[in-house]
Amino acid sequence: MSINYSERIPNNVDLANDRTLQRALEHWQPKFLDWWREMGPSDFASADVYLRTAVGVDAQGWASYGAVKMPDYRWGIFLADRAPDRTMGFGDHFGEPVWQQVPGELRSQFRRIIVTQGDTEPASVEQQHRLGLTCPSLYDLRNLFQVNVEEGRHLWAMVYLLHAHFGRDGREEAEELLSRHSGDVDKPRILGTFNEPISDWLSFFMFTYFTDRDGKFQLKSLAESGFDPLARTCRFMLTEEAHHMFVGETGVGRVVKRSLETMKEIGSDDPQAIRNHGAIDLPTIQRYMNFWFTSSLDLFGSEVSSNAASSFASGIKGRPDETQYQDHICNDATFTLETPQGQKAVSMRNAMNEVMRQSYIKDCELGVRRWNMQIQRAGHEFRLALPSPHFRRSIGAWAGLPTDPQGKPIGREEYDRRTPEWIPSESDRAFVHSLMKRVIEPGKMAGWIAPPDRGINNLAVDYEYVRLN
Ligand code: BYC
Repeated sequence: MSINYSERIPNNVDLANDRTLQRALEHWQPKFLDWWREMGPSDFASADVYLRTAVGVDAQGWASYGAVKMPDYRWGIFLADRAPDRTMGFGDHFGEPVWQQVPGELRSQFRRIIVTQGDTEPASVEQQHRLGLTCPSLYDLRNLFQVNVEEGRHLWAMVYLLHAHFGRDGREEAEELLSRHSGDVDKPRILGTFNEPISDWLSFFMFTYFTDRDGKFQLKSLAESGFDPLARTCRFMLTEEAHHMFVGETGVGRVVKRSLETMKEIGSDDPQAIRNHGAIDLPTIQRYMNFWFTSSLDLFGSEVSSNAASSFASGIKGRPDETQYQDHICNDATFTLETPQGQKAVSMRNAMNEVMRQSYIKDCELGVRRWNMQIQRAGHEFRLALPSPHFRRSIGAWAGLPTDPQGKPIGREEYDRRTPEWIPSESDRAFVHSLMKRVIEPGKMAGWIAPPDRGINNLAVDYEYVRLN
């Protein structure tokens, strides 16, 4: 069904014919807008931003581009088209028709997962609340805002499911999604990473590379869900998510490139000399990577999880790209886990979080390889590397166990002493913050980041992507 933009809430779910749902969502809408005005990129409410807006849900040509003031962005409800005769792709109900309504016995599990997914979306907007004030270019500012409005839309996506399928409980949860806040001591966001501050652009690029990629994997696994409205919602969200990871990968790549250019200009790879020339040295980039990668690994949950097993068994949450596997039931299969006590065979269903985490790590490697190619081509020995998945974990079997970045167990004292070598220290953060000065002349870049190879939607890099008014 095509998207109807003539209504107060744009949608392709025929909202006009469900007055109760429409009223409930129209009741929530002003609360969302209040939240956006307070917790979103509020300093830029009057700016004209070159944004893409969804106009359809098919893979080709779904977006239109144009100047929009963010508070006027048309947040709405867009589900991928229904696949006729879709059947359950995994678990105990394999091969049965998918559900259009939530089965009563799975209600609380579905609600918990939808709320957890929904919670991350506004959280990320809150984390990035003030980043616009220190943008390295108008191109980057526009990308930040594109990411922000789409995370806002992803919140709408989950709120729609809560309102449409979970009655009063769902409406209450939708309100709660606006009342928890990132980093709030009393009412924090649900998952750890979403309470970490993102107060500099290197963190933003790491977050969009590593944490949005968790989003990709979680959404892919929910796109397999037996609850068809959830699957269709997530399928469309994934098309938007791709740009966020592009922002991360190219963002980090451009910081690496500028670092390499500086090394060439000054004929030195001494970190302090590079910093003195206003670029970010590669070891600092590595430490930022260590921080955001390890935090994002925790987002997959424990290696052995009865929640994950029951989600898989009952058809709530599959594995990303479930069709790549032979066995979709996994009743008898086992998985060999690395634990601090050695290898351990566990039931495959219980290990689903780890299965996903391992695919995620492989996907993370691809970008690292591309960044390293740049470093190699510039003739340097230094290589960026993902730390061991056992390093600096807070969730699961390795939580709280001191290891070095290679995963070798070490004593607590050594871990505490050497932590500043491995994740950004106070002085690293102070240095990176000192570079965060806003650049708003079209086409100009801050000195610590190289320009992008191309602009947005075939426009030039020096296009005025944001008119600040
Ligand atoms: N921090 O059995 P366990 C995105 C909790 S990102 C704090 O180990 P389970 C985005 C867990 O909630 C994708 N708590 O794990 C990216 C549970 O608590 P309760 C977000 C954590 O349940 C960038 C307890 O520990 N989507 O979209 O199998 C920008 C035991 O759980 C953490 C989803 O996460 C943590 N890191 O799996 C914008 C998908 N990890 O319930 C957006 C929905 C675990 O006992 N969520 N816990 O109180 C899920 O599928 C699951 O909830 C999880 C955890 C994968 C997160």
